[in-house]
Amino acid sequence: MNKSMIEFHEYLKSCKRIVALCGAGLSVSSGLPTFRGSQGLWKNFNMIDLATPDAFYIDPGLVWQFYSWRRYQALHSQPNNGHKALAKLSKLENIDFITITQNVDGLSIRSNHDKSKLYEIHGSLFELKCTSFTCNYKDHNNFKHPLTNALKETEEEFENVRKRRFQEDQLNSPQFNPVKEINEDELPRCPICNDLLRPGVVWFGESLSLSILNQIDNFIEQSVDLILVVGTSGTVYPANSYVDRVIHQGGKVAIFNTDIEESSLKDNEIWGFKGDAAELLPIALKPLIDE
Ligand code: BJW
Ligand code: ZN
Repeated sequence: MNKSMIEFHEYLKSCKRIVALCGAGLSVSSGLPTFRGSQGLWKNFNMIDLATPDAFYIDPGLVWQFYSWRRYQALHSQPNNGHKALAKLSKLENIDFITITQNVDGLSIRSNHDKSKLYEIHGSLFELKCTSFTCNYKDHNNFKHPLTNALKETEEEFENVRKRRFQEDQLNSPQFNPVKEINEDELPRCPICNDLLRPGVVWFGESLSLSILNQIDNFIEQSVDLILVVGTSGTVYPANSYVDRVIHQGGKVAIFNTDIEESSLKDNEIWGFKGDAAELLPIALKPLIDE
């Protein structure tokens, strides 16, 4: 075990209040892609460009096909040892702990994480909500696939993309079906007002749930000893602001990422563990979760 892991273990054993901030990298070893970088492509589209209200407004059929594919992928993936290590931490009675996840894949819940300590700040692929301003309809834990007949076959792309990821040289010649043009009346509709339903996720420019943010604020206000920053590029606000808040209060940071810039580790208060979060987290958290 390297010196910094030994030092980290020593500090970890003294921690009473811990936060985990997670991103797409946590689910990579479960087979799910990240948003940025070479993985962040769906068909010819940049995934980030599809995660906006404008994209949905302009072409809801396109965006629904993307989310139908994401739902299928998530449903056919399993939580990995990184999710499971955090879930174990959430069950400890002597540590105050919360996980703030930007992931919408539901894998943390499925790893048996204590639900009262898990904040899915960007929503869930398995929640649907009505687009009408005057209708509050929401459908939680909807795991149906496909949601409508028109959204059939999005699953075929799943295997294609998975194969492509192992054959990097084929990245420039992907073999997939083009997106279908889908009429709005063939997309998921609200059972109350018949308006269009949308995925219950938070897109760029949209507000996060204030109730969730308040609960996180309440936790962070009482000083936090350690924040685990797991598989996130830290490019998206407000998720990225939690790291500075913890540092500002005197807490320490441990980054688990396959790609860590050396310059971000100059600070003594930051540990950087380079590699797959699914492999690193069980090792890093061992002193607490294996006792
Ligand atoms: C591994 C690994 C392995 C790989 N192991 N690691 C200027 C203009 C306009 C807006 C703004 C602006 N400046 C700031 C804003 C606000 C904006 C924002 O932050 N924009 C920036 C991009 C500049 N934010 C918002 O709009 C947010 N809303 C908001 O601020 O409202 C105001 C408000 C705030 C608070 C209260 C009230 C009001 C909303 C942001 C919503 C983001 N939504 C998405 C889509 C969600 C639905 C979906 O999943 O489809 O969230 S975008 C996308 O980015 C998704 C992710 O959760 C999020 C973060 O990405 P993440 O998880 O970090 O993934 P990647 O791909 O970026 O990184 C993966 C990492 O893993 C990499 O580092 C790899 O190295 C690593 N990795 N394999 C460990 N095996
Ligand atoms: Zn409705």
